[in-house]
Amino acid sequence: MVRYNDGKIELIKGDITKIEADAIVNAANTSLLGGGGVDGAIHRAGGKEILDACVAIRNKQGNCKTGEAVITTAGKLPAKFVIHTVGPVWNGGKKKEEQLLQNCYINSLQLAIDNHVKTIAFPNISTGIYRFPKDKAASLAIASVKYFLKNHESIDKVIFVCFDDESFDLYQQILKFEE
Ligand code: AR6
Repeated sequence: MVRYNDGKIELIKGDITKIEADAIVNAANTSLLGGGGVDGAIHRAGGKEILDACVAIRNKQGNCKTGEAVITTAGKLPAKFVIHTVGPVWNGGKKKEEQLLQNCYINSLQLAIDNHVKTIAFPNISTGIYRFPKDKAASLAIASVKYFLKNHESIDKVIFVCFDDESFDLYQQILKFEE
C-alpha cells in the first residue's frame, strides 16, 4: 500500500471485495444484474442482498446509463455500501468514452458524499471486459479524483485498487510523478 496526496489517496494491489471502506465501487453494466470481472466477484462475495437491491432500483428507474451511478447495501462484504457505476465500452475514443469514464468517478464520488461516505475504493473501471486503454484510464481516474477532492472536503480517503501489475505500475508512476 502506498499513500499520496497528503494521505487522501491510497494505492493498493489486490481484491476490492476484501476492502474495509465505507463504500466500494463496482464496474457494472447498464442492466445492474451482475456479470463477469469485478462485478461477478462483488456479487459472489456480497451475496443475494446486493442483487435484490439492484433489482429494486431497476424496477424503479430502469437501466443505469453509462457514466451514471447507483448505491446499494454491500451485503456480506466488509464495506457498508456498493456504488455501481457503468463504464463506457472502448470504441476507439470517438464515442465520448473519456468524458463518460470521468463521469463514472465524479458521479460515484457525489453519490458517496450524499450518503455520508468518508472512505471509498475504486477498481480500474472499464479496463477489463470493456477494453479501455489502461494508461488513459489511469490518468483520467486520478485526474477526476484529485479534482473532486480539491473541491469536496468531506471525503477522507480514496483507495485505488488495482488487480493487475500493469495497472498498479501505471498508477504508481502517475501518482509519484504528481506528488
Ligand atoms: N478486485 C479488483 N479489481 C478487479 C477484480 C477484483 N476482485 N476483478 C477484476 N478486477 P472488468 P469493465 C479488475 O472487466 O472493463 C462485467 O461483466 C480487472 O482486472 O471487471 O468495466 C460487467 O457486468 C480490471 O482492471 O470491468 C460489465 O458487463 C477492472 O477490474 C463489464 O464486465 C475492470 O474490469 C464491465 O467491464
